[in-house]
Amino acid sequence: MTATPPAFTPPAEPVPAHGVDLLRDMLRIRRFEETCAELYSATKIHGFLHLYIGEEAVATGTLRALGPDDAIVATYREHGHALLRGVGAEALMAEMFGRSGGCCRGRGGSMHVFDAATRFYGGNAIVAGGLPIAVGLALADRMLGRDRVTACFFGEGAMAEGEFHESLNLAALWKLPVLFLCENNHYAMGSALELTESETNLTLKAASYEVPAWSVDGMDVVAVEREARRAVLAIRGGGGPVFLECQTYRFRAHSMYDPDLYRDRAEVAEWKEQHDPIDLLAARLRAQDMLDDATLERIEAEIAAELEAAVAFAEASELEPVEDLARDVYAGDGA
Ligand SMILES: Cc1ncc(C[n+]2csc(CCOP(=O)(O)OP(=O)(O)O)c2C)c(N)n1
Repeated sequence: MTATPPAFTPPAEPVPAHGVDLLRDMLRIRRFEETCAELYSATKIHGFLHLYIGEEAVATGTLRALGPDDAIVATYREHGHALLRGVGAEALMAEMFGRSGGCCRGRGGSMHVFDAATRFYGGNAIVAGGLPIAVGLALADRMLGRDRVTACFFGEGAMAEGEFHESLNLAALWKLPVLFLCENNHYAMGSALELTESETNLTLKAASYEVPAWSVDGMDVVAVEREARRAVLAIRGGGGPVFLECQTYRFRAHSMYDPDLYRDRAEVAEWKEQHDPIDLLAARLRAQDMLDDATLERIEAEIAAELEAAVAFAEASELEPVEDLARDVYAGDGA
């Protein structure tokens, strides 16, 4: 099985004025995760770790289209989404370490990042588990008369789960303000899309629920932002949910445990060399005289300093004391 890069036309549109900010956002995700991979190998981070490297344009472009009151639901590959949403690098890194300074006091770890203050509702380890949560959040917003959108990220593997179908059906029936964002990286763990889905046209599946659905090149952050804005506009206009498929690729294995034996090396190399979202945007910015070496070096230095501080914070943060372990587990006095 192979995952051929999307046959979208090469970007002709100019990069918008905030193009360098988009580059910075993607670099923050990538450097954060590269640091996490090193710390995992150094056994500072434990448990599972699923990296988003290669897919940065999806979170970066879509989050730009959302406002601070909108909600976000993501998967276990969610560190970048949390970072850009405003969960601080220190609280996020401490969470990765399982320390009490983490945004969930270290109880969630890599797969369960959660931050109510930024309306970031996970970090969900169950494939497709976030979709019904997103529908519920959107229903609550509707019932409370709040003009908000819930953006729900999930992999294409989630579309073979019952929860996908239940969620699309109800969201469409009740015209709920949900942006369903499929991060199609072509593989669900070691299973290529063609091996798990009878219908590989994902937008068709969503459209069968009367949900407007279309695809975008998920390696082109400018296009992702443009299409996400279009989708959010339609949702805010009261049209009900939208399904946006972002065709992307993960450059790393499924998780740190995965030997990645199911993908052709040449395929991985082609995506990395020709479709890296960061390289692609940097080249376009340079061609438009919006980026030079000094600017890039300054951005990299700022991110390196941010990460150094985040790691120092996580290292210094304590484990939750044993006597607090039952806290928040049971309600009431147990009588
Ligand atoms: C309900 C459920 N079944 C199986 C798993 C094991 N599992 C973890 S990740 C994964 C693949 C999911 O692929 P996809 O949804 O495409 O997301 P990706 O990892 O590619 O981002 C599976 C099967 C799980 N976590 N939850």
